Amino acid sequence: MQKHSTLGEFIIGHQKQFKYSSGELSRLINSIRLAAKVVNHEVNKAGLVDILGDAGDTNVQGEDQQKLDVYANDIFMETLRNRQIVCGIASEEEDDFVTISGHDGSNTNKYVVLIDPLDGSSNIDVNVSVGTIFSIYRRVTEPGKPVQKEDFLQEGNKQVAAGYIVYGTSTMLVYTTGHGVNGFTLNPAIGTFYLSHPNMKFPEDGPIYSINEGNYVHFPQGVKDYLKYCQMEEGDRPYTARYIGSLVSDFHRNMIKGGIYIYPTSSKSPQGKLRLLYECNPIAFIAEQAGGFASDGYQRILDIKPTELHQRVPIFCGSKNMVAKAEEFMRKYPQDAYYAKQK
Ligand code: AHM
Ligand code: MG
Repeated sequence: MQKHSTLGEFIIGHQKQFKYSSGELSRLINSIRLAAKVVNHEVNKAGLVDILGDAGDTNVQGEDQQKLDVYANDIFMETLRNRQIVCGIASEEEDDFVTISGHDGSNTNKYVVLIDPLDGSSNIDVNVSVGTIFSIYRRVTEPGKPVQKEDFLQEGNKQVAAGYIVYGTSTMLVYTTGHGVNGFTLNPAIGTFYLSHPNMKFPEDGPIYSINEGNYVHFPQGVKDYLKYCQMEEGDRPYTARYIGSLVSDFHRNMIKGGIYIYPTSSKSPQGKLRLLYECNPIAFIAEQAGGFASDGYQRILDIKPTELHQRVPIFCGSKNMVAKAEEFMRKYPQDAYYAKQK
């Protein structure tokens, strides 16, 4: 595939990589591409029109929802629903998963989508990059019947595809179907994504650590020790600290430059903050496909068995050697003390 192919051409060109492919996954990724363009358009004009501010609703985690979150959620849900391309969707912005039925009441589509429609939304009203994160699985229950919770509660290692869109200085769509990671940049003048970052790879080591260090006093000892290690003058250290507070942007930068992103447990968030299904699993899949790694400090994120849709887990992800080093510090302390019981 030549460097300047469009995302549309790339999707068609790579369809044969999937055994027994019926083109369903390609159509699904195409729908996400379309919805991404619509959301991008709205995010970009956020400063121009009076659509900022809270929508007055709170999501299932009790956080304020901003208007663009609601909008992005509606666009992704609607696009996937109208095209009848999936049998179910779970969104960070919805309390429960949504079953998509065909016109005749049944649905023979085999894929479910899990999505965080607009991540990092607290950054919207200050003109800082936000993102969309998506994850695709094959359903485990019988096609033709309504989807069940177990179709969504699958280990991350079962993902068929995952990706994100970063609405940044340029808008990019980055995704994997388990055959490496490719990044596409939107040319806004003509509304086309072009392959700009073929076969993205995490450097094995990196100069960056990304964590909300304001929570330092609340961190477990293993995290505190690792942070001191990052700041120590030795070899290629101290590392540089970079934290946008938008997972997609922090991850994207670290994948290009080399680095580690950490959102650990803390006495304030005993299970961590980020959601396993909508944020950590897709990011972990992309990280591994790019030669990086993602861990909860003790085990591979992709091997965690989910128990609930909105489950949170701590995450350390990025350059392979950096994550391994962080795990080394974590393992000096018992895991039980790390995962405090959720109140
Ligand atoms: P959100 O899903 O409510 O937008 O929260 C997720 C975001 C991540 O993008 C970001 O990395 C993290 O929350 C920042 O949290 P904090 O402000 O606690 O550092
Ligand atoms: Mg989020």
